[in-house]
Amino acid sequence: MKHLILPIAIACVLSAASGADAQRKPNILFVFSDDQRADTIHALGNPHITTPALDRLAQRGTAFTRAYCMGGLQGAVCVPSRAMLMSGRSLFRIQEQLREQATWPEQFGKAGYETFAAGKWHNGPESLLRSFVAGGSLFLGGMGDPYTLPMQDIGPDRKLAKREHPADKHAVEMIADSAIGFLKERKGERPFLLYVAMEAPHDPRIAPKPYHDKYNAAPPPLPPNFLPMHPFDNGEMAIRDEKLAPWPRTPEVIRQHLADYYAFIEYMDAQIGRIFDALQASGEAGNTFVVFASDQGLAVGSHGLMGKQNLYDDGMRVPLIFAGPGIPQDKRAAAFCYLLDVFPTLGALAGVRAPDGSEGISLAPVLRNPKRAGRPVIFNAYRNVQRAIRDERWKLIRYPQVDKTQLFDLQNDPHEKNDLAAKPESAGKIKELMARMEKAQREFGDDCPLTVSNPKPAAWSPEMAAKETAPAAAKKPKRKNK
Ligand SMILES: [Ca+2]
Repeated sequence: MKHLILPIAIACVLSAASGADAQRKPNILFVFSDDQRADTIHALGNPHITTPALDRLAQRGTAFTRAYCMGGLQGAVCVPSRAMLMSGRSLFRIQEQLREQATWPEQFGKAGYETFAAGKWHNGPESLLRSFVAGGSLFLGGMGDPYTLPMQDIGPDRKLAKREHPADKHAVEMIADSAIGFLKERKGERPFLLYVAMEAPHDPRIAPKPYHDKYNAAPPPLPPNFLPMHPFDNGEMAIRDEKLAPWPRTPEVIRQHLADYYAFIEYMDAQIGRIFDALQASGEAGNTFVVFASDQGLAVGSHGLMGKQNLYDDGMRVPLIFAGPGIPQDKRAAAFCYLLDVFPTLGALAGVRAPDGSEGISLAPVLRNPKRAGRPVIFNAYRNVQRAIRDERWKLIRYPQVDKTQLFDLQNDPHEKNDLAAKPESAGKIKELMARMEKAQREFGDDCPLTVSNPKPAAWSPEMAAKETAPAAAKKPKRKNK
């Protein structure tokens, strides 16, 4: 019976996008995590982590396996990533605070949606207050101990007011409580857009003690592309994130980082599960699109790196799952896409018009047929030190400041372990991808030169870094397990 009905449901809902309001507009629940690698969801292929809520979502939805953050022009990649998500603009066309740039949630508000936000907002108070007309409870940027993070509420006067942070209450639980409170208390017939930005698994990775006990007892294996040191200077070797572990990275230290990371993800997943349950209890689940994504990935030992200031897939690829009325269940889509395509997709599904300047594409055709292609290539950028381009099979990363190029055959080497750039037979492919990269630069308005007149030596050592940044030793976050 179910199988007979499903295709009709797909036809109805996925084509309702442009149609008139014959039926009530769909709700949207968007859960966004912070610094979560794409390979940290059990149902999507990681047997070492427990993520029942995200597994449930993947089973009743379509997961994009090649979704990316476009990059960042500063070390705190979280900021531009969120600005791209909210505006639908690409990296070189965003204002990081979105002061004069309209957001997608604003458009949903104008289209009659109740828009509510809970969690991390990294793009300044002005765009926040414009974007969420039904209020919210936020943590405005930065990082810190989740038991003391300063939370603020959007008051009825449309101003931010300090929110009491009870001792022993984890910020992630507060964020979930706020989202659940919205789902329970909302009244009326207007559709809602509920945006929940988890302050996890960003460091400091502090979850309640039982989660740490579990992974400390059996730490996850090293990533397949673990290295003690990155093989050359990528232009951002000693930034804060990279100092979270000493050089050379050791297997023991990295496995401890991964244990903490996985513990924090499992705890976050439990809180997300509470939100999903509240959605179910609200009676609105059948008319709600649920999206899960993260703002970028994280190295955590891959390639000898720790942070997200790199363009390997570990740094830029993100989890992205859509579920809801008409979306194929338990499907994987390999379509290339960016986070900035997520809201244009939701706009298409809900019949909400794009804000000025939104460049993202709608992935609704892929949600109708997960075999469809998305963007032709993926282009990534980090400051003026790294550029990357990938197609179906190949990925080229260019480091102009040290005149270095890497070429990976992702079909045979998905973890980017074997750099083929020096092989004579790679010359043609490199030339082709460099031309493709220049084309992408023109398309997105990136004027970073791919070669410089006086490249620096590519060799790097922690001793050299110590000389460069002598006083700036990163403070280790205080460990507080509860
Ligand atoms: Ca982040």
